[in-house]
Amino acid sequence: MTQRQFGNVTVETVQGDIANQPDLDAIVNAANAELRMGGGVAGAIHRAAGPGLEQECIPLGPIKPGQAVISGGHHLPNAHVIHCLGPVYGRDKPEEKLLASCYREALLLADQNGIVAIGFPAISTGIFGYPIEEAADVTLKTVAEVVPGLSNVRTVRFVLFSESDKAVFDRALMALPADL
Ligand code: AR6
Repeated sequence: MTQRQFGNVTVETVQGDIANQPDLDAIVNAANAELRMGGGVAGAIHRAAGPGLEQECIPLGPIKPGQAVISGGHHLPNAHVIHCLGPVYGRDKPEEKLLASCYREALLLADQNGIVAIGFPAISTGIFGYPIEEAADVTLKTVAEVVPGLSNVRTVRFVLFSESDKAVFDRALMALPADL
């Protein structure tokens, strides 16, 4: 695990499965607009949560790129799931602003719901095609900017599927200035 402190908030990276993070209050889903099961992260989260998650989510959709909504965790070990629709790289523009909006909205929603520890996957970097290096820079810069203004969130964990994606996030995390 790699960690950095931004005010009262620890930002950390691990390699693993976002659907298997039992010590977090909330996990974030790289969702589709309709908030249906899907593949990748969404498939893993919906499989672990059970069909009640999709039943709760469908009436909350459709959502737009950059938007986030919150639901219960159902059979997940986490009390909440925050569903974000990332931009499709090359289609939903400006990608950078829309990706930043996902992280900002998810963190604000978490804070409003009293969530202390939250885990994110690398939104948009799978099926949606966002290059991992570019995504890591936008993501970590946004998180470091937003976390000093939060009252409840104390841990932000990035759960990366591969060692190589974790290495990219680690480099971007370490490259951030101490004060943003
Ligand atoms: N835990 C952590 N990271 C994962 C996991 C997992 N279990 N599975 C995949 N990743 P993606 P997107 C990584 O495709 O690009 C879905 O079908 C993966 O390697 O899940 O935002 C939805 O329904 C990649 O780095 O999300 C949407 O239609 C990252 O998580 C669409 O895909 C995101 O990959 C969303 O595409």
